[in-house]
Amino acid sequence: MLEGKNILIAGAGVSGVGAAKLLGRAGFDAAIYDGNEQLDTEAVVSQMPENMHLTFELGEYKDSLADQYDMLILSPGISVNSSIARSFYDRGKIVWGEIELASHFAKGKIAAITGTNGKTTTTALVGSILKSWYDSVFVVGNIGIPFTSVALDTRPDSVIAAEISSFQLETTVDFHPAVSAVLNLTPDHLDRHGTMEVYGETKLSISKKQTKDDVIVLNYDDPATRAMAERTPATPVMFSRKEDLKEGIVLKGDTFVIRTGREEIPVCSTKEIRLLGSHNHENILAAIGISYYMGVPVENIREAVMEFRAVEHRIEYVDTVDGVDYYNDSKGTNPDAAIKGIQAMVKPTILLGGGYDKKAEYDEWIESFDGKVKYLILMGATARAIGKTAVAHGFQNVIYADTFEEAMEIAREKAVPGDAVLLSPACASWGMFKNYEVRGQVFKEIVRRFKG
Ligand code: UMA
Repeated sequence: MLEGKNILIAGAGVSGVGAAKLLGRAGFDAAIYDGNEQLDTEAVVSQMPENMHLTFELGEYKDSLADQYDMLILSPGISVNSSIARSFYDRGKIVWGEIELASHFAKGKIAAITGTNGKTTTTALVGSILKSWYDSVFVVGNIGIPFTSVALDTRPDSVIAAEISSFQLETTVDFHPAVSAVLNLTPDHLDRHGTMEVYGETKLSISKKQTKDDVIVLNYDDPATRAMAERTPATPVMFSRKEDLKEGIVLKGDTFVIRTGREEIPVCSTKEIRLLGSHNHENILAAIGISYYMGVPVENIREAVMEFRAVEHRIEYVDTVDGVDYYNDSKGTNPDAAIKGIQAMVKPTILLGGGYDKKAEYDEWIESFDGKVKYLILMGATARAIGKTAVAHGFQNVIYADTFEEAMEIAREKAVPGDAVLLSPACASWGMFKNYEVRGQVFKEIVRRFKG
């Protein structure tokens, strides 16, 4: 498929470098395009296998590059509607994402997980469950480990838990998971996908190459994902926190149970787990379904679910300083995720929000404050828009900060013993930080500094 092709990789971030490394290890040369003229090319080259010849195309993109190269490997941060992608599509040339490239080299069975929220937690949990039963397990994808970085290490008996974003799904072609999952669907990334319809169809495309022999795990409680059962080629398995479904994965009282249609199998109780919040019950229901249909025995699922703790940056307790609890929910990158952050708080809260503008609406987030939020400290491109929405909803205690450091200082000043400070911004970090992980790390560093 790739033999003799002149390959251009667009984007020299985690994905692009992962793709280049895979191609190098597999014996191919490639070129990398990146908009950043200052890119440290030596640092990139130093990560490649020695025999690989890697060249660079930097700066403003020129359409003529699509004449020079036969195929494009597109990083998820670059849209399929960008001039880069369009120049290749218009010439009828192949455009793959990094996930598609990896899946051409990978062996074994894939569990692929998408949805607006809960993907990372669910993928990490599925990874832990799979590890309790299988020998060769990989956890990859949007979670931060490119699939390409491990694809050549997989074996026919490997199992792979992959967190797949809507950006990555735009460029899958033959990607074929044995089990897929769409956890939920709420507005996010609409600046990129345009409409909820397009966003939803992009998510559902996770199952486009599946057949009736494969499974798609869907959230019955979310009308958008429930309706996907009608439009998928895979066999749907529903999970529900609210409905007592005859078949599927449900919460019966406080027990997670699997109902196969023939039997009912209890897994464990909500009292035996370490993950907080009802949204995590949904993640657990999904993870149980995914792992069960990936062939893991229920006893292993039970043990692994009971052992599992919250992932970093997701309502992560950091420390208590001067009687104030600090929580890092940097992964709250859209209003729906940030609502979960607020809901999990039990103390009066100083909330830090704002960031990159994804054209979201903040009304429901503000409404979810429910008297818990004492001050809302806002920063980034969305600060004023959120502030306006807050005031329109009768929430007056809005403070603007020019920098993240300043926001943290204000939070510290305003908090009294017994309060909580929560970073749950409802926005992506772009424009202020490289990604939400760096934002969360900086939050934790500052809390450590406060502690002295
Ligand atoms: N670049 C250009 N032109 C552009 C855009 C970017 O040249 O128009 C270049 C940048 O200069 C940079 C590189 O592309 O050098 C960055 O590529 P990228 O934005 O695709 O990011 P990666 O570092 O490759 O990380 C990506 C995912 N990033 C995005 O989808 C934006 C990471 O998800 C993922 O962990 C990683 O691949 C491994 O799969 C992050 C994310 O924020 C965590 N995801 C979104 C989310 O979770 O909501 C979807």
